[in-house]
Amino acid sequence: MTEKTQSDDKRLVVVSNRLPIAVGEEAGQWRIKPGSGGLVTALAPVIKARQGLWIGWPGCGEGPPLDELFDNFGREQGYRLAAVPLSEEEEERYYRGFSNSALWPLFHDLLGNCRFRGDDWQTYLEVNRRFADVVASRTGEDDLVWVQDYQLIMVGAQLRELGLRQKLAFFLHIPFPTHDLFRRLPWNREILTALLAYDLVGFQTLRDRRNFVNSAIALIPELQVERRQRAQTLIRYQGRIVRVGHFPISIDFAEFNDAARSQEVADAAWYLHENLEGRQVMLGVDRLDYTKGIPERFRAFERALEKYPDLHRNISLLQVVVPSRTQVPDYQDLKQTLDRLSGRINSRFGEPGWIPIHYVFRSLERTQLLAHYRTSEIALVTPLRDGMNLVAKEYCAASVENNGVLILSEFAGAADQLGKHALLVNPYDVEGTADAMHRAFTMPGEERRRRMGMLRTQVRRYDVHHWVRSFLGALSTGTQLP
Ligand code: ADQ
Repeated sequence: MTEKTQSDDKRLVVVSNRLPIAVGEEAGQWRIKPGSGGLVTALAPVIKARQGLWIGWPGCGEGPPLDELFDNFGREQGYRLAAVPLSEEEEERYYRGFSNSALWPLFHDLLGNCRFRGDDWQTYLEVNRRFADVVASRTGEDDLVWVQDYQLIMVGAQLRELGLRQKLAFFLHIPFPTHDLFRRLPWNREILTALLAYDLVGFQTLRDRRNFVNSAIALIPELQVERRQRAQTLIRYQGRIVRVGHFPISIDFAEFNDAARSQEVADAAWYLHENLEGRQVMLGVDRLDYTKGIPERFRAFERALEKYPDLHRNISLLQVVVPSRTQVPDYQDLKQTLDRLSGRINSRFGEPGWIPIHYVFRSLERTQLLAHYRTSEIALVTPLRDGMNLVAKEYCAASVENNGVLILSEFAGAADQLGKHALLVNPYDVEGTADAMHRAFTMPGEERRRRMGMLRTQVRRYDVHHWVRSFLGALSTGTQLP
């Protein structure tokens, strides 16, 4: 930030479903490790500089001595943690139920996967209220509270009910659907009015922001759109001003770029490619999720192999899938579909010495992940819908050879920033995606370098630190309206 503003001095309190830690037992001792996701990397320095607090579910049962572990963590990391425990039943109804079987599919335009249940909604309200109680008991008037994502939308409104008047901000990491879809949610007004309890509501893209504003106008006649600016829409609701903006999240470019250049990663990358005998590697890295379009990608690869014989023996699709939400039935079905499809394609096209699809179902360590990014000639990021998609940005930052081709879904938030220099595809269009795979495979070196150079510049310039600064900056600027 260029100038010091009021919000810069406030203590920052981040509230998210999961705390940015992993609690585990090593040699009979409970240990706590800091998480390594993009959000922690971005927020840790800011929260540390403001002696802040992070509130969330620790992701473990009642076994570990959390108070003691949190004290140690606070001393080592420079910010504090506070836990909101969840029972098994709450995990089922609030997390797997309302959050991941109602809001998640609906917000990703997948109405067919939605399960709207009154019980789940009640538990969602109760758990959000528990988060709000912890926030209220641990914060004061001078704090800035920043709530993260769809699991905790109601927290702001519940804090207002508890009488909190301090600044409250919210960021939605997933898309916001069109009004036509959003109105199917039985609790649509409750969700919208809860979002309007914050001072600032941030979305990933301009489209998400517009979708939200359109739904709010349609469903809440009492509100007034006060001003529409490029950076923000100002809404007047119940005598308050709510700022609505879009802030595309990103990654720590420098960190990825530097790590990808290390000798350790270079060696791992070399080894990986050696095992694939000089073929081009087309990489997919995704959490197991039906929004990521993995079966559609496999079908497009199958079509590409039917259509373009020059791909045979000269390319392999390396698909890494991280197990996720494996207790939700839709995710179990997806796993089976992937097993079946990859088996079918490999048995149909494979030859001795060439496996078309290498399919790995596990998380990768960081060095391995970076090696995969660095060594792959092509990355396939083809979600059916995605808030942003950090894999696309990580691939660019780690493509230090500057010759990778990014095939990117037009329905990923990342397409707004990267679409011009990636090969954009509609993941529902099997034929078009197959053609893009072949185009990437045959793309001349010069064009690859030009495109990847532009992509890297974009990701470098708008990194995650820029994201934090612009979000917090939006909270600080000109709160007064004429
Ligand atoms: P996600 O849906 O989890 O995030 P994404 O943005 O792609 O999706 O982030 C996934 C993260 O997991 C990446 O940082 C990636 O490195 C890591 N990862 C994926 N596969 C891995 C593997 N096999 N091994 C190790 N690590 C792996 C949600 C939204 C997104 C939004 C982010 C951030 O759904 O749209 O971009 O939040 O706002």
